Amino acid sequence: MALLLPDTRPSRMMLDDGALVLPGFITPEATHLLRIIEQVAAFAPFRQMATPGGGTMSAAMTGCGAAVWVTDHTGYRYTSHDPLTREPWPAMPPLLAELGEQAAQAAGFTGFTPNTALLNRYAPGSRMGLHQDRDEGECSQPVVSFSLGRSAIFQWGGARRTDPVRTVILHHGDAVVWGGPARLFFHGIKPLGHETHPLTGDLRYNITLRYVARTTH
Ligand code: MD3
Ligand code: FE
Repeated sequence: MALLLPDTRPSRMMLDDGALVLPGFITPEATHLLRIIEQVAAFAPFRQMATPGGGTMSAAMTGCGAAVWVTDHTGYRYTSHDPLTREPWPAMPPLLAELGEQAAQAAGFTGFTPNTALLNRYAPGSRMGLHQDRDEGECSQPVVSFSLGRSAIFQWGGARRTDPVRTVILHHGDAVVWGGPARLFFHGIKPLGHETHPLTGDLRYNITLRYVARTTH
């Protein structure tokens, strides 16, 4: 979105049954959230993780909370400890959990108790291929995501990989809530372009809040 132009989008955009964008929902907290990302990354640095297929994630990741999603050549899982530092992941900052609960509430999902935040950092060219989030051992609670910095083209399909894919642009300050039937929908992020954002330069950050029930060390 061009700077100095008002954000004329409605305050909620329904993508699908159970999937809602809340444009600008976290804009007032954006600098606070960027500071939280910096603090988490000071203890648990962003890193590009290996994938079971022999590749590398193009987005750099870290996280906080009781457990964080990781991948390596053996597969995907949630761990209580950071494999890089061998320390427990940084604690979930109360503001993050509160904002997640509020976004979920605004989308109609009560009682969201996020215990994990995955932080994704996209540089120009970074992408996330079409996938489902299903390593949580639990899908009655929604997923809430916050976008910061550069805009990105978000793609979502349906319950099957072959379902038609639609796109929406996620901007700095937007929250997205995925619950109910949309919780297991395929989704991804198209390769980031080269524009800049005044707060993050050529980077985009995404914070994804979830409730995870299945955790290893
Ligand atoms: C739809 N992250 O971390 S956030 C992820 O922008 C992930 O970094 C993207 O997909 C990003 O797994 C997209 C929006 C999002 C997050 C979770 C979802 C959409 C979702 C879970 C189910 C369906
Ligand atoms: Fe995902």
